[in-house]
Order: sequence, then structure tokens, then C-alpha cells
Amino acid sequence: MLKIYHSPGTRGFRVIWACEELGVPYEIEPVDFSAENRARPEWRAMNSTGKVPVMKDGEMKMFESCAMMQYVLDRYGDGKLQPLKNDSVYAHYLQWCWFAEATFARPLGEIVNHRREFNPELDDVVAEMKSRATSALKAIDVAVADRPYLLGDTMSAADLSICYTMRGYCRMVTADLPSYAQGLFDRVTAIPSYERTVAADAKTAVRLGK
Ligand SMILES: N[C@@H](CCC(=O)N[C@@H](CS)C(=O)NCC(=O)O)C(=O)O
Repeated sequence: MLKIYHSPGTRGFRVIWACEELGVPYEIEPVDFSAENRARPEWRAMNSTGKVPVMKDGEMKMFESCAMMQYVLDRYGDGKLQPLKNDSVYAHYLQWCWFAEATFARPLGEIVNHRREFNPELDDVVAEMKSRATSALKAIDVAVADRPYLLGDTMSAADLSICYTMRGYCRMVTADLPSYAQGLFDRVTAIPSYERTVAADAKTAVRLGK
């Protein structure tokens, strides 16, 4: 069975959500997110960057949350949550999957990293990162102005991935999303697998005594 090494509130959420939506069996191995734990040689052997999440499937072990999602879809998804490779929207499927992490999540992650290292935080740095995240969000808002989901009428893993990053945006920048982006967020988080993922994430925190 898939084993997802996850710390509450972090990017493993994406992978858990994909499994929940697809009905793919998985188990969560809670990971203490403290810097001390992630610096341990045992954790570095799991992920040499010291980050979370990590996923195992039998002997296979990997990191990078979006790559994990894609692995789950390709291996166990039965064609669900992604267009066929010869579909005209496939290129945009890739674009939004990568955008979710490489462009939209990046400045948000830098705010977290910055706050961990600088106390007091440098306001200009945080403001710049918030502004980068906001311009990424605007691109999403424009993209869904004339459609319910990023690819059109059909929800895909790109929507799940982007909406996971939007959770971070609401927490770190502002909960006031532009209207079309808000519509996307509301539609995608209304699916029952979202609540199950939120519950699995909360249960992970309880298991860690948080
Ligand atoms: N691109 C990676 C980013 C992984 C990442 O930055 N994870 C965060 C938690 S969501 C982390 O472990 N941060 C600790 C650190 O960077 O020191 C992914 O999508 O898995």
C-alpha cells in the first residue's frame, strides 16, 4: 500500500487528496516537522533535502509532492483526474500542475522559510513574496473567468493542486481571493474528498500530539 510520510498542513495534503478522490488505498506515516527531526540522518536518508513529504510504494521511495500526485494518477488513477496525452488540454494540465508548486507555492514557501530564520522578519521581503504570490493568483483568476475548472468543464488534479496552494495563500496573505479564483476554490473544496483529506490531516496532528 502507498505510504505517505506527512506533517500536518504541509504538501503531503495534495497527495492524500488525490488518493481520497481516486479511492486509492494509502496510509499516513506522521512526521514530526521540527528542524531537529528533519535533520536526523534517518530522515535525511528518506529525503536528502530534509523536507516533507515522502512517499513509498513498496521498494520505491520518492519526494516532490506534485510528482507523487502524478505517480498516483498514472499508476492507480485509471485515467481519472487527468486528460489523455493527446487531448488538446493536456499541455495546460501540465502547465497548471507545475505552476501550483513552481510559481504559486514558491513565494509562499519563502515567507515560511524567511520567518523561520529571521526574527523580527524583514517586512519588505515578506511584502515582496506576498506580491509575487498575488500575481500568480491573478493568473489563476483570469484563467477561470470563463470556466468552472482550470481545464474547462472537467476537474483535474491541477485544480486540486492549485487549491492546496490557495489554502496557504489564504493563511499567509489574505482570505479575500479574487472572485473567479474564489469560485474555483469553493467548487473544488466542496467535493467530499476534500473534507476527508482535512480530517486525515487533522488526525495526523493528533497522532503527533499536536
Ligand atoms: N517542492 C517540494 C517542496 C517541499 C517543501 O518545501 N516542504 C516543506 C513543507 S510543505 C518543508 O519540508 N519545508 C522545510 C524546509 O524547507 O526546511 C514538494 O512539493 O514536495
